[in-house]
Amino acid sequence: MFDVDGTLVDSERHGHRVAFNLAFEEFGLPYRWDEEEYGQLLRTTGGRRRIEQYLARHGVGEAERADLAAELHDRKTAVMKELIAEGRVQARPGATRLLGELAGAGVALAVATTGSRGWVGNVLEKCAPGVEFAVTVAGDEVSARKPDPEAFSRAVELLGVAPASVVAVEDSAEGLESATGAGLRCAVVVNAYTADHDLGAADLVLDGFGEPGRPATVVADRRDTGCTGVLDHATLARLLR
Ligand code: XBP
Ligand code: MG
Repeated sequence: MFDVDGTLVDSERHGHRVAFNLAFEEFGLPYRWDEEEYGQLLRTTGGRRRIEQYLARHGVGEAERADLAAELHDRKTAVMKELIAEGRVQARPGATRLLGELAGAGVALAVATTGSRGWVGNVLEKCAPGVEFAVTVAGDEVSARKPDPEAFSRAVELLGVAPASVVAVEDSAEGLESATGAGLRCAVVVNAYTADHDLGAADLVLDGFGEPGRPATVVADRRDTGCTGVLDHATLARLLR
């Protein structure tokens, strides 16, 4: 069961962040999120909530805030779809290999994301062409976004399997908390924004998916999978032992 943003795709720094800034600009607002500040803002999951909390901190009154955040987020989602179509959002190295390997082995694949349905399908089509996800749960389809376990619990329920038979693949502490809260084992593939997150509860931590001949660094292997830096089907299966 895969997270999307930061896990399967490198979408935040050069994707969502750019789209948020273009929306601010189009609305004549002075806000611009630089790469560093965006790393902090990401700790609030969900783009609309991220905007709303930011507006609150910048003195926008409660009456105006919710509507403005919703309008900005709608525009941001449209811009994000354009960026995806232009190929500005790429799969992380090794992600497509792993998905192909799992699909080829007949493993049921699912997505549990805090991102919105409006763009999630577009990015999966582009970055994982031909890969079929049996279930996709998006952020606007749950009442509580990560770190709440709802997205993963819902995906497990829709898949009709026991939580103990599922491995989640995540990139962040919020995602890890959501997955473990739903009773799943969890492998975390960190990126530059999440490498300093507290991942003590993760079963396996790597700094990339790794490719044969170009392994990633194994940061923690708490289930003794023996992973040598390439996250593959066998390693994920060992996490369920
Ligand atoms: C992803 C998010 C999302 C994206 C932006 O978190 O929190 O809000 O940053 O997408 P995760 P939207 O990877 O833990 O699912 O603007 O569609 O929310
Ligand atoms: Mg993520």
